Amino acid sequence: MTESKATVSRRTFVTGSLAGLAVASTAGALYGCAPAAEDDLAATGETAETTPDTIAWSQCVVNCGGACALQWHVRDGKIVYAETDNVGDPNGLQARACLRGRSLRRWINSPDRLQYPMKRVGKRGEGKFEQISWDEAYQTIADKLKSVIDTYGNEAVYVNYASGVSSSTSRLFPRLANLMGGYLGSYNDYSTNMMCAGMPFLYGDTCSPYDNVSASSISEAQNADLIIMFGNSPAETRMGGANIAWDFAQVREKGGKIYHVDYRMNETVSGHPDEWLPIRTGTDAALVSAIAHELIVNNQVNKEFLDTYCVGFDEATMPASAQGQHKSYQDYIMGTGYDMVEKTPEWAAPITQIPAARIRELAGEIANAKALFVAQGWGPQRHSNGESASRAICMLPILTGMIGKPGTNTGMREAEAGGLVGSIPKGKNPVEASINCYQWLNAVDHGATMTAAKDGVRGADALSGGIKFMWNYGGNCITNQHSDINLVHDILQDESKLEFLVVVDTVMADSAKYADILLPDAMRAEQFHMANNGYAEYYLGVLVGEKAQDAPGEALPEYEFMTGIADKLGLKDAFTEGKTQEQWIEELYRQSADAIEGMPTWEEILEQHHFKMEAPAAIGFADFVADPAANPLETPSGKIEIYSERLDQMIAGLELAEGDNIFPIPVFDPGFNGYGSVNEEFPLYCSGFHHKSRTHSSYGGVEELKQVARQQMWINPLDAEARSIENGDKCRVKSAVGELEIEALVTPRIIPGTIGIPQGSWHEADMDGDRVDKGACINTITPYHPSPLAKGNGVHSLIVQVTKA
Ligand SMILES: Nc1nc2c(c(=O)[nH]1)N[C@H]1C(S)=C(S)[C@@H](COP(=O)(O)OP(=O)(O)OC[C@H]3O[C@@H](n4cnc5c(=O)[nH]c(N)nc54)[C@H](O)[C@@H]3O)O[C@H]1N2
Ligand SMILES: Nc1nc2c(c(=O)[nH]1)N[C@H]1C(S)=C(S)[C@@H](COP(=O)(O)OP(=O)(O)OC[C@H]3O[C@@H](n4cnc5c(=O)[nH]c(N)nc54)[C@H](O)[C@@H]3O)O[C@H]1N2
Ligand code: SF4
Ligand SMILES: [Mo]
Repeated sequence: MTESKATVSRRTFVTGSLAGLAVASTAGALYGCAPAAEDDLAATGETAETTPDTIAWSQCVVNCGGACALQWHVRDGKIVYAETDNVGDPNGLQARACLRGRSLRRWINSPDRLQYPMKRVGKRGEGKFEQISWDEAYQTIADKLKSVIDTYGNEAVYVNYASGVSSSTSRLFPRLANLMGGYLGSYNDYSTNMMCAGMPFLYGDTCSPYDNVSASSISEAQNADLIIMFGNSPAETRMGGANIAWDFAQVREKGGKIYHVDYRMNETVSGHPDEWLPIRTGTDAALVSAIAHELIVNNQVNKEFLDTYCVGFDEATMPASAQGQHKSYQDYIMGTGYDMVEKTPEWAAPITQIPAARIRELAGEIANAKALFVAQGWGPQRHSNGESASRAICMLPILTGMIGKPGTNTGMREAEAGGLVGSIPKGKNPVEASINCYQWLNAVDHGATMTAAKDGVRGADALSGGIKFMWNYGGNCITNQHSDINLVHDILQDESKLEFLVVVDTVMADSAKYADILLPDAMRAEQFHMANNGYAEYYLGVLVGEKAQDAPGEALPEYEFMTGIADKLGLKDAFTEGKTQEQWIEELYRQSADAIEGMPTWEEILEQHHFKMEAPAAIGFADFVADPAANPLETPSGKIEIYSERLDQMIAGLELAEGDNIFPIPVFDPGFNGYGSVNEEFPLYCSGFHHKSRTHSSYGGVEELKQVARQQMWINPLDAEARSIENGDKCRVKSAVGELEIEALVTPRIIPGTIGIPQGSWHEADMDGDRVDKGACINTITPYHPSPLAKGNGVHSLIVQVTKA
């Protein structure tokens, strides 16, 4: 296992060096990604001396995005324990697994693995199934797919959003569907939905939360004297050894002062001595507006930057269509436009729960920063006003001109480096219509009434009908990860709406209980596989992994059963192009190795399995700032559009639900279930967050992880006391749409008035009885109210009551 000599790197590789390991263990231990430990040895009673000699490389491919490396130790054809990555520079280039990855064996070898194809025999959601043969499964699926297309057209076929498997050979249904005339498409994702909708109006069409053009690498924060993180917790959400948790640890040591703006003191804050600025959820835009007010009245905005690079800060740079109408950002802030309210710190204080004096102080620090690095996680945008909130946060670097220069960032989350290899091509989808990925339930329920103006249908003015056939591979977004599970349950009970649902999983996830046909998938460790690394901001990696053991029962790799279905449809040759999975992987790998300098040859990668190269660090919009005429943004004006004429025109054509608003500038708007919506019945705000115990619902079945990081509701002592709730008490949390049971964590690490529930816990309720969710899945209580612009999942705008159970 040697690192390719051709590896491009700014850093020195110190494979096996004691010095490197010592450095790594300090910060690694903090985030549970200690380097190169034989962590599972103790559990198996093995010692290093009796280590079995077969090692199979593999990866953790859930949507944490880390894609950490695993080396399975295999004895008698069975995985017995895991080592993780121990090759190369431990300083950020070892993809060391977190505790979840290190527990993967318990999932793979769990007796709860799905082992046989099954058909539903009970009601949808009941979880009653009967074993069938693969041949029957292939035939049933092929027949139903054909009949739905014949009866309703290709638009009635849908592929649900699902993020459970990242691999070059996964999620193959679209390839098959495209060979049959296509399927109803979907846009955006559950991660960044509101941001994806809003940000292009500000920063241009190519701006994405996953690029390295519109954002800076986190390493750039080392050159900043002030770093402000809005709802961004890499210590919880990018935990792997080659991920941002690691890189952020370097910032803490080398960079300037760090503020974390969050409704809870997240684990990234708790690891270092700088400041947590508690804020009410969904009100970041109010804080930003008040800071903007202070910068304006103290003459501290960077006028030169605003005049040169931006549109719409003040009247002088408003487009002709909006001149003289008091629609500029300055008009909004100073109370001369829009709601005519001056956005003073005194205005923002009761909204944000941050005292006015503290807001003034913070504005002063921002004005005096030599290099300001502002980054937002995706927590702030996962609210009903997320389209505006995410753009508003970017106003801090825009107003101060802290963009495109060393030590700065655009306000987006840190840059991502991208990937090295591609995946089996999906082909072209002949169907032009698409919906937001969060709108599938509406399209099942009343697709025929959905329009572009009202529901965000794209590629057509309206849908021709509803979804009748749905494919769900490696995802739990039917119930657990969607929202309003009780509503989903009721809609799916009516089999005249959704006629057929195929789910492919490895365990009986809550969504799987709704399948008409349920297929058992082989996991990565049970097949030859290849995948990129994920969220590592300046590390690019690819891993070609081996089969470590047989899949349980009759579980098959996806490529095999998809070929079986294609065969029944007479499309086998078109689907496979005569290639096996191994041959596809080789071809895809070779394509990249031929194009990217420094990648090992195919023969070399089969020996070394894992290849890593350092990606160049990025400064967001550096080219644009250096020469805006030569490198314009992809907005109509080529500039940063604080006021978007394009959005203003679009708003005019939309039909918004009552209470929903969109503005052409980044304002504070409370939104559905936002600030001010609490009442006697539901007096508390409630937000969710991504928890270290799981990756969404993945790993949710591993008992040991549940013990290590319990599913608890965070509640402030003030709110707990008022309800006689003590630490560890069992509580009920109720919203307008559902109720769950959860243990209380009474802690000053959360702001008063808001509770926090880790998302992803497994839903567990008697759906024919009281429906109280004993599994404490937050989506039992999140209402289904697509956000105004994205039509996305702003689900953490939520109001509840908490009582002792
Ligand atoms: N309230 C609330 N809801 C949320 C979020 C939130 O913050 N709050 N977050 C949202 C976000 S950002 C996302 S990305 C989504 C994620 O939602 P999902 O994409 O549904 O992700 P997971 O919950 O991890 O579900 C992955 C599924 O894939 C299965 N799986 C794992 N490995 C394999 C395999 O090898 N083969 C097959 N066939 N299946 C496999 C797992 O068992 C699991 O059922 O959730 C969203 N939902
Ligand atoms: N351990 C773990 N890691 C993961 C995942 C996981 O499930 N578990 N999921 C992965 C995926 S698919 C994704 S999309 C990412 C998700 O990454 P994020 O979306 O960034 O994660 P969240 O925890 O939802 O939100 C980040 C922070 O925002 C805070 N927050 C919530 N609302 C607000 C608000 O209104 N204002 C402010 N200022 N802060 C707020 C939360 O408390 C949290 O600390 O994580 C990835 N990594
Ligand atoms: S869950 Fe994420 S950080 Fe943990 S091992 Fe898997 S990819 Fe790595
Ligand atoms: Mo996500």
